[in-house]
Amino acid sequence: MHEWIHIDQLGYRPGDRKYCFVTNQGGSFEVATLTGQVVFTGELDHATNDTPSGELVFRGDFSALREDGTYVVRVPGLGQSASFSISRSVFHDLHLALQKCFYYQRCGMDLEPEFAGPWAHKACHLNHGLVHGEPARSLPSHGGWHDAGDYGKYVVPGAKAIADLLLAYEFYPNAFQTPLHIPESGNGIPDVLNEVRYELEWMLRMQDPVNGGVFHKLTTHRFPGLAVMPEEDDAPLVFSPISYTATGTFVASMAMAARVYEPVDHDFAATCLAAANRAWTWLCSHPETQFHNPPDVFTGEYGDRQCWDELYWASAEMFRTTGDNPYQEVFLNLLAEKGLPPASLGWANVAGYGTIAYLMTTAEAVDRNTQARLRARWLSEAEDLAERSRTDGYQVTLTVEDYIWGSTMVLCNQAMQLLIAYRLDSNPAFVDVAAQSLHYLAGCNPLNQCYVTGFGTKPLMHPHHRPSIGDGVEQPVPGMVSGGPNKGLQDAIAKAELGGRPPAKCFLDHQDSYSTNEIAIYWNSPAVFVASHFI
Ligand code: G3I
Ligand code: 9MR
Ligand code: ZN
Repeated sequence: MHEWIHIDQLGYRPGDRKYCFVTNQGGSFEVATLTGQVVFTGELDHATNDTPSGELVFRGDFSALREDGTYVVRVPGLGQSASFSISRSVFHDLHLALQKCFYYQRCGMDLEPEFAGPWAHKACHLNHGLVHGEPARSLPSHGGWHDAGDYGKYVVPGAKAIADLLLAYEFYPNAFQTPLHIPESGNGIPDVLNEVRYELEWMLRMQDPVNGGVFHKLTTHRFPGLAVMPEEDDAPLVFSPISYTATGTFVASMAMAARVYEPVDHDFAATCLAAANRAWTWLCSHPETQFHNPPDVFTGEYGDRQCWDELYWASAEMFRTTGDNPYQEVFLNLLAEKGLPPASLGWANVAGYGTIAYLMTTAEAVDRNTQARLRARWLSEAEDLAERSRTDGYQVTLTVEDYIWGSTMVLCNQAMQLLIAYRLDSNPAFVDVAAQSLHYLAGCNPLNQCYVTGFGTKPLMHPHHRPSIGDGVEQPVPGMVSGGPNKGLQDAIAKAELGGRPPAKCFLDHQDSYSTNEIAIYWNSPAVFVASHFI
């Protein structure tokens, strides 16, 4: 495949917009079958000075080609692209693998060969955790998903992952019919709910039974070595102190769970709601304070200076789930005080989730005027994203500033924003732009890098993911989304090798590059949401 020709290495659905991108060269292009039959010819136009990659990028539009098949793009003088498919189900396997990733991240149970194949391993992290600052106290801490390439379990990013997956299920229930081949498969409950429940049950253990506040995280004091398998990581486990953001995002995700699990398991839903209520009481009687790592804990901090958005989200979910007015009062008061917040869906900036909850509520008492204002704000941000994509060489929504640690999450969050906007306003342009994000993830980007393990012609092979490094299996665990290009050069090998590169090319498929090539549950989760629209 020629590195100047960029396509989605999985492919395109027949009716969707289909672009290829060619760097440095315009003129004609053609699409051919693998046997060499030319089925489409066109011109490369729409030349764009693409700031993120620092290159001149031409665009070829072959949307008119709708026949199922396997093809390549050919450019005279250059050669051909990687092969790709046109098929209705082109993202089907990707969608399943992105979900199955969460099973592989499970902590505290054997991953059996029957479900995990060559990536099977023994149960890990079964010990009680020590409550930081209370030497005599330890509590059960097992279960949940490892956060990322490390084995920490953190409430705040866990809540984002839960939210994305439950929203995906709420928005696209029909996309979750296919079993994931996990231990619970076949129990009559969609596997995405089985999988999310594994995390929720761990989250319930993160609530301090004494006062309802929620411990920020459960980790060892330091990260273990890179080749340490989960079951070999036997350093003491520590509950870091209760935090405002962990408690707020806990309320929100438990309130969501109470709503989504009600039809499938009333008792579990009631447990979640009771836990949300206790955490809500803690939240309302404590000031907004920023979490900092205790001095002897060196794992991920997930600190956040601004915490009112966590209360905004929590109050909106509680209102949506219960319909009770006091929650709405908190929500409306926050809006009056702070103004309309951005539609952000990050682990730190969670206001977008609060807005979605308020927009989707069917409660009688809802304030229609506020809904209209929030809807207008959401749509205008979506318009801005769509507009921005038109000036990008690869037609994606990322600006130069967005190529930060976890840029693939930024991209997928923006695509989620657009797909939700489409629900609010049926503007097909929003879907076209969101699709471009999926194409980018699947290799249609300046590096031709597929940012998901196990997929594409140029698949990710060396993620910063301890089990994939320590297990002796050549292939990494499949279905994991890499953080992707990060212009911050925030690890040693990125600093050494990427200096001077344009933002969209600041990426290394190397196991040491945790700032460009780690994986994380909350980078997979928005990708699941986005893929759910396209299967
Ligand atoms: O938001 C600012 C932006 O305004 C600024 O222009 C830009 C310039 O560098 O930085 C942006 O902040 C970055 C922030 O992520 C954005 O979310 C910080 O530089 C960057 O250091 C920070 O990285 C976080 C990283 O931990 C280090 O703290 C990542 O978001 C976060 O996903 C990552 O999470 C880690 C956990 O700590 C441990 N487990 C693995 C996990 C994934 O790598
Ligand atoms: O492996 C760690 C990864 O999960 C984190 O995201 C990253 C940033 O906090 O840190 C990694 O651990 C590195 C540590 O910070 C510095 N020494 C090298 C460790 C990994 O090789
Ligand atoms: Zn574990």
